[in-house]
Amino acid sequence: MKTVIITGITGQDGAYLAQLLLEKGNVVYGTYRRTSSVNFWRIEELGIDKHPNLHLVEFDLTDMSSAIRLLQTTEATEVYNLAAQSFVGVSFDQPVTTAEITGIGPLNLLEAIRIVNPKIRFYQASTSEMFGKVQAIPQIESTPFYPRSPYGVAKLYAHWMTINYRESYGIFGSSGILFNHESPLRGREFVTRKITDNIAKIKLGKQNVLELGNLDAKRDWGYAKDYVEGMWRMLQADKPDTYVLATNRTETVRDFVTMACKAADISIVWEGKNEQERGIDSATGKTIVAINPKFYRPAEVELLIGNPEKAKRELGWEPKTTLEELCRMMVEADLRRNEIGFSF
Ligand code: NDP
Ligand code: GDR
Repeated sequence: MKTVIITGITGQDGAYLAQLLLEKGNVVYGTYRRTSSVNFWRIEELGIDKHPNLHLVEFDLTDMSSAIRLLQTTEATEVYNLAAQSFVGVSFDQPVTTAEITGIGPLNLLEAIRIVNPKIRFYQASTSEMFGKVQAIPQIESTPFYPRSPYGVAKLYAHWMTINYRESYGIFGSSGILFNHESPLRGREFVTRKITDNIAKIKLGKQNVLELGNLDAKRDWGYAKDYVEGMWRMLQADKPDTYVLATNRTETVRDFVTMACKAADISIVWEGKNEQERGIDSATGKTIVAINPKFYRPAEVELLIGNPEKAKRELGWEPKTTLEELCRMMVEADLRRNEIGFSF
């Protein structure tokens, strides 16, 4: 039985990873932030919030002394660092906070590992956003980086710090360059969940229009539950390394809307161009999707598609869920939640 730490257990990946590691018989210390009203809806929805091997501990990634105490008191042997200011849009408005949490935060943990116990294994949640303005298609571990947001820049710093602590101090630090992964537990500020939640509301007559930004952005979307298994595999490997987890398929935001409508039994047709583009419900003739420029970003990542060949070869990891299955799962969950008037 191992003792492991997951930072950011209140987030999407933290919840799924906790579920997986508990199933594997680990003792899990999941960290959450002190706020006026802490929200554990995800681990509640997964039914693991009262698991006897799950311990919830307060922790802030920006406080190195609390990182040191966390490692000392738990005596954990693995740390999965999932905590971050993870919303790209917000990073343009709060670049300094994003740098402190998402960039320096992981360094606090790496330093704490160096001080408390350099044998602790460390997983860093890196991201395809580091590829930004892409330099090759598809992207792999050796593709040059070109981040396009304060979030991407901060993550790139943490990615290189993980490699630097691996090479300088022999710390088992692995970095997973994960492409977008979604689920019914995704935050509603991210585009897929915003779409499935709004389409569910439109289907139920609780809302008229879904407003979006750039419909042409292309993303490689996978299922979060598949991806947390890849994180675990990285820390069970013989040596630390960097791995891409992705599906090697890319679709536009517009395609995802069409897919979500199909799952909700709505037939959508697209009319107009650029800011005038509209999605029309062909049964009623009503506009159900419109563009609001406030959702455009100052710099956009137009196209992401990752090749996870290395993870398949070395870790035996592969995505198992298709985008259609994922989208349907999300729409069905949001229809259920909105029907009973409960939706986080
Ligand atoms: P979420 O935004 O759902 O979760 C982020 C977590 O970090 C939350 O638990 C949040 O707590 C916590 N957190 C934020 N700031 C701090 C802080 N200062 N101290 C401690 N905890 C903090 O992200 P995901 O679960 O989607 O992603 C997990 C990680 O993977 C993130 O690092 C993200 O950047 C990265 N990533 C995600 C991808 C994706 O597609 N989902 C792809 C690639 C990388 P609170 O609930 O209090 O806000
Ligand atoms: P992303 O995810 O920025 O890729 O970061 P997000 O879902 O926010 O955006 C994806 C694309 O959709 C476009 N878009 C909109 N996005 C949002 N949020 N809201 C809108 O209304 C909207 N309209 C169009 C965006 O411009 C973008 O191109 C996610 C996060 O989980 C990061 O933490 C993670 O590192 C990366 O995925 C991989």
